Amino acid sequence: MDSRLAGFLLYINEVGAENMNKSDYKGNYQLNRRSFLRTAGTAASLAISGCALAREKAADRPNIVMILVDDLGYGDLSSYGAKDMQTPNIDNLIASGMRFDNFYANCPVCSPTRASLLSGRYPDLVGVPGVIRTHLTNNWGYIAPQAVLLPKLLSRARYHTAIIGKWHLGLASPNTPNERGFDHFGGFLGDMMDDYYNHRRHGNNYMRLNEKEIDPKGHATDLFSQWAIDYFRRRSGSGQPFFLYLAYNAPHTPIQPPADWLQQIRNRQPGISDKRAKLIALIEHLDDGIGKVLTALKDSGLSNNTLVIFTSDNGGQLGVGANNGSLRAGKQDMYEGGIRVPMCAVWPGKIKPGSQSNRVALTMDLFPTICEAAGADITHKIDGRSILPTLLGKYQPPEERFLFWVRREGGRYGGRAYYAARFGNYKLVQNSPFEPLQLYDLKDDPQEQRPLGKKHRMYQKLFTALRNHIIESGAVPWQKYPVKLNGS
Ligand SMILES: [Ca+2]
Repeated sequence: MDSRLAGFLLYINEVGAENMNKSDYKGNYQLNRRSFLRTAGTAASLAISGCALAREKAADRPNIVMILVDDLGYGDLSSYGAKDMQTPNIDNLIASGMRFDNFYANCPVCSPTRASLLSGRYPDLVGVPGVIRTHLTNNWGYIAPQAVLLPKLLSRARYHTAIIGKWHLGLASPNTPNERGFDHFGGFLGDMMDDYYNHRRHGNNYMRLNEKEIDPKGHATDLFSQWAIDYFRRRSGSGQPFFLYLAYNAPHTPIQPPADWLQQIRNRQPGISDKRAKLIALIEHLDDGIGKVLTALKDSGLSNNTLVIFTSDNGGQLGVGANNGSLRAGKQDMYEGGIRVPMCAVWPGKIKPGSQSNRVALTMDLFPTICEAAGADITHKIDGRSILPTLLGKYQPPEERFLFWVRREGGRYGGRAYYAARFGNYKLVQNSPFEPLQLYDLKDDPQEQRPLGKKHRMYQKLFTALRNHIIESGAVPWQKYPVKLNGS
């Protein structure tokens, strides 16, 4: 059998009886079982001819570098208002493309946002409502085997795909980066490192080069920057476009900058608190690493045909001195400080330098945006909507859609989930499963201080939409079956 046909049949198996059909009026892909068998044969032949087309066009397509940083707050770049910080490299990147001021992470914590980026779906619709961790007694996600992840789609469009840095979507087979579609993986599988230099988590070494355990020396930020630079060198001249997902773990805890970077901050800002100095040093060191990566991209001659996207997976953690600007609260919270993050997209000759957008968009929207830029077809149901027209300076009407955020967690949350929902400027929000939902109008009350009450016309609308989303997510397990807890 033709290997491309075999691949396509495997794909059909992956998506089950989900559609192969065109989008609905909102650009969303709809489930359509009846027409599935009828169209599958035609689609298979189209897919094969599509592959040939993709190969021909591959050389014209942009490389894509998706930089995701970890726990960077909305106010923790100098370009987003930080007065005590210098982040010239990220600031220059932002200035050379389009900056977003209403961009949201899909979740106020790590794994779910990463699941949304790579699936284009709400995290609880791919089995990741909360953080994936080492111990089953504190694990709140298992990425669905049937979820089609971004590298698989880009591979079909003849891209080489790589992830460098933090994976956080599974610690073992079959949910490793290579098994889920990446051609190359250099980084760590876990939720965080307990130490930026020995890279261990709960004593485990999750550092990998593809499937192989490795034990490199050095600060994680320096390692990931260098590995990205090495990757560009390997890919330049290949003639094949690439997708690099560069996922730094900085500035996530432990707040552990290199000693010389910390000393530099203390010298520059005498009297600064130790807590804030450490976080600034960790972020400025990250900024320096990103600068080196972008310089290497330029030196390799690839930057003119590369789309670079930068964002954070959730808001800043206030307990370690993060700054979320004027937004209320921080990481773990459904208030704006937990989910609104910096974002920019840069593509020389395509995206206007120094441009800005107030469009409301989420991490999951980057999935179709990247696919559209890459010419990769999406033939299954997703929740994200491409923002490529906005990036290219074309008119794109605002999306009329309900938005949802979920986080399931242990500890004081008791294994329960808590939620936010938004339509237009109205947001229904709770920060714990034990709190009532409150309605806010973000236009009049951006700091979420004055709840509007249950009688407001939008309360029931959002409450019902959220209930329906919870029903839909109930079809997706978030633990591996069967669950085997110790002693059971
Ligand atoms: Ca995070």
